[in-house]
Amino acid sequence: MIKILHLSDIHMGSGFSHGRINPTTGLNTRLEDFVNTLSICIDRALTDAVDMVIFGGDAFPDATPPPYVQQAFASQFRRLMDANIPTVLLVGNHDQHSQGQGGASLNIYRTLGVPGFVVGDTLTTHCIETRNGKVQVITLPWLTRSTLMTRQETEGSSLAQVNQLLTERLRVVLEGEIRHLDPDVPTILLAHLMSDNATLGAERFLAVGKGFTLPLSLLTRPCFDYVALGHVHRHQNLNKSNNPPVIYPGSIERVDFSEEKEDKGYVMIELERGKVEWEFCPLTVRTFRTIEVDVSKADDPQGVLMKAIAKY
Ligand SMILES: [Mn+2]
Repeated sequence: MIKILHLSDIHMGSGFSHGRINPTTGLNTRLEDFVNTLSICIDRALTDAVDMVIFGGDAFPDATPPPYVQQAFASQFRRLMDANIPTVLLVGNHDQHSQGQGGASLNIYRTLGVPGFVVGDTLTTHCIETRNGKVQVITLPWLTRSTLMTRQETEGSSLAQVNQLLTERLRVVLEGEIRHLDPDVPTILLAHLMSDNATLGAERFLAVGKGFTLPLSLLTRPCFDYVALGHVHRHQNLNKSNNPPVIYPGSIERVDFSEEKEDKGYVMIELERGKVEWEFCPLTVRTFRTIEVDVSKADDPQGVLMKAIAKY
């Protein structure tokens, strides 16, 4: 049995407008929230001595986070390296640099050769040796039109036609990966994508790399024991039959008020070939509360607002 922690959509460094500067540390309180929540996930990986951690993409709000935010992120993941826990970091739309030569904020982990760390910025299969045996992880990072198609091929096509063409291309490439799998080794598809039957959250409004929708049928293949997704911030299992589970763990913190009512957390997995158990583990995160006040008839609207807020 291989034990895995699956988390996604960390978005560390976002939502500063919802916080304030902590006078003791000089840091935005929202950064402190995100670091604290991430540290709870890493704590769990360490106390449960998991065999592997998989991250579903979107580490930061964009591909060029400020150094102190990168450092806060790296200090948490460093703890996995120290504990010899293999870790797969998948590249999401917020991690890709769209200008010049491209690249992604997470690629630095590969460049530095961080032991046990794998960066998933291409569609390929990684065979990972864990304490409790081998596991195959197919990484499918966020796809853009230019990944699988040339401009000439898509010229004059509607967005729906381009989406269709991209899906067909991806199907072929994925099939190629599947053919090379060892059928006796447990297999995970780790993908950052929008599936056609997902219930959406704030990611709709985060305007980085508006992209494509992929059919669930592409993911629900018997060769996969678990499909680990990232991108959609609301936790859900897309596959009712659970064979295989197709799981968005959701974001680990609320990124804005549209996630006010969503539970946040990560997923613990126990895996062997042909058998999987998974459990959503909720995190206690910052409450977002909408307070409705009618100030249209108030003489002192500011006072009325302050009083209403004080109640909470
Ligand atoms: Mn995303």
